[in-house]
Amino acid sequence: MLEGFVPWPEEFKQRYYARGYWEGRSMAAVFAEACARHGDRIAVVAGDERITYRQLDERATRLALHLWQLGIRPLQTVVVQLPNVPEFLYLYFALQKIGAIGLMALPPHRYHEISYFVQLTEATGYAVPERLGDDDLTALAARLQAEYPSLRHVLVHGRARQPGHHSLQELLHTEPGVPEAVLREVTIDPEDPAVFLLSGGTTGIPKIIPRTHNDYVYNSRAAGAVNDIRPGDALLVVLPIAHNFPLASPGVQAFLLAGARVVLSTSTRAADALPLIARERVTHLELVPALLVRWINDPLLREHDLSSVRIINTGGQKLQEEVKRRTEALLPHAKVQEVLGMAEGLLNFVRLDDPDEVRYTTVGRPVSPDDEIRIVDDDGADVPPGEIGELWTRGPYTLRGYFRAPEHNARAFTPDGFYKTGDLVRLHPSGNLIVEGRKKDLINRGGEKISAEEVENLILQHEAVLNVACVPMPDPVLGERMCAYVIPRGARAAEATLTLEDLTRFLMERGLAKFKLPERLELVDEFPMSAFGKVSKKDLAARIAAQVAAERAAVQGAQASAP
Ligand code: AMP
Ligand code: DBH
Repeated sequence: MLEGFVPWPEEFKQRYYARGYWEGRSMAAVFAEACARHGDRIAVVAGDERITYRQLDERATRLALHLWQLGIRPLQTVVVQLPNVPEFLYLYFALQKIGAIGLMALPPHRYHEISYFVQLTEATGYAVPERLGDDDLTALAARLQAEYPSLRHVLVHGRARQPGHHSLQELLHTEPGVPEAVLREVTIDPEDPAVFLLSGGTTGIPKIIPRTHNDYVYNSRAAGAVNDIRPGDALLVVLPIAHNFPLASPGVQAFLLAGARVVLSTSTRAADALPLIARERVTHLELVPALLVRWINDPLLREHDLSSVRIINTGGQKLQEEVKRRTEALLPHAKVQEVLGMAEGLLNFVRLDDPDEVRYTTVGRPVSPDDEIRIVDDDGADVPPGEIGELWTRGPYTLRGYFRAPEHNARAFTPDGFYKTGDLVRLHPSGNLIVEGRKKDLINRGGEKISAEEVENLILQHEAVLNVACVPMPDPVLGERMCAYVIPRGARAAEATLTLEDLTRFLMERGLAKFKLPERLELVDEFPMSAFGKVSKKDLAARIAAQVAAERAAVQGAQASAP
């Protein structure tokens, strides 16, 4: 077994097999079967390209043979950081065919994050596009190779310009030097990790979430079962494909298992996505609230025929009831189905036949009969039904521990294996959950989670900073943005010269993903303290919220009184 992976206890394994949640097959076997069954149907649409199930499987096989030839072996990690292109899927399935583990990095990650993933997993490979935004990722890859000898293989989407780097497209057009028979010799234990996902993180750098063959297939089957997926349906994949939601919840995996189509979009702009929905007769959308709000407020919405859309899943962040109602008024053929999901496992879906009132006001309930949930108070005792408490869960597709993180696991899990989600929820009389807030120290920026501690640790390295506390501030579009409260070193706040620009430059130099940059800096002489002498982030968050509200009111007042 892979060192640092926490398995389910034997009695739970037996139960999950006995009840049929776990199939005891590798992801490769499950998806090869789906590809054989749906052969000439279209599996993937990307731009003008239409890829059949057969082609998807053939290309993944060819790439798998190349990876094998390069020397990538079962249970080795390959960090995958690709946009929503077909090569992502060829590589995703190729890695599964050789039993290697793809670590699903997100497009904004840079040196700070990727170096940690490479180090922790002793990754042997890294797949990147030539460029992402303004950044040359092949240069980042070369730097990491110089620092981490384990990192032997760099796969480039595009041209490979550095010695030893391989172009994915070129590999896909080249006959591999090993026969297909080698893949039949690969032995894969379905209880081993198949994929590494990333948690939004509450402490330090994102934690690595192992998802096994057994649990990740079930994850998609169970989510797909409540998402009304029919063979002729099409899912728009517009969020980063490496994220658990579009990848597997139900995402690409469930749509491919159903013989349906996935339509890849590399752009989130309404001007790009809406015509694509109309052209491909897309039936399902998976969006974060900020994106849905942007689209329904775009004048282009009325210019395209979106009548094919039946289901709009949103998750990552709370979606306001008002937005759900307005969306359905604008798109009368569609139902909004909110998801409370997490890369760690547990998926709650509103059911499509829930009464409207329940659908509009809750985030749904677990998708598996064996998802166990508890709602507990600060002492870990169950709260009476209907009261607010922290959500704890365990089940057939929820992790039992982050990868190689024993100290963190001791805090994030109970001794009997419940994952402490950090979400504050309440049970609605329907049996569905309502999210009321959270206990964890993070900022939820439009569904992207920022660990306050991770950014604070970096800011503390700045010479002009004595102490720092990062807190969420309300934002009308993204829900929250991050504000950094800083106590300056060697100067009173009123005289200090540190600016947000200084701080931004400092953090960018350290290779921090851009979405984690603080967007406001407040200099103070001291922090409010809780009764126990802890910095009261609650008070700081309330202070910045009041300040933002006052500023907004002042702007609106000025506009109203303008002639
Ligand atoms: P992660 O652990 O990074 O995959 O992020 C999962 C977290 O996102 C959950 O624990 C919640 O805090 C948050 N989240 C996901 N969906 C929703 C939702 N529908 N409403 C509120 N918060 C959500
Ligand atoms: O926020 C998430 O991680 C999330 C949201 C919706 C998720 O993992 C999911 C659905 O599967």
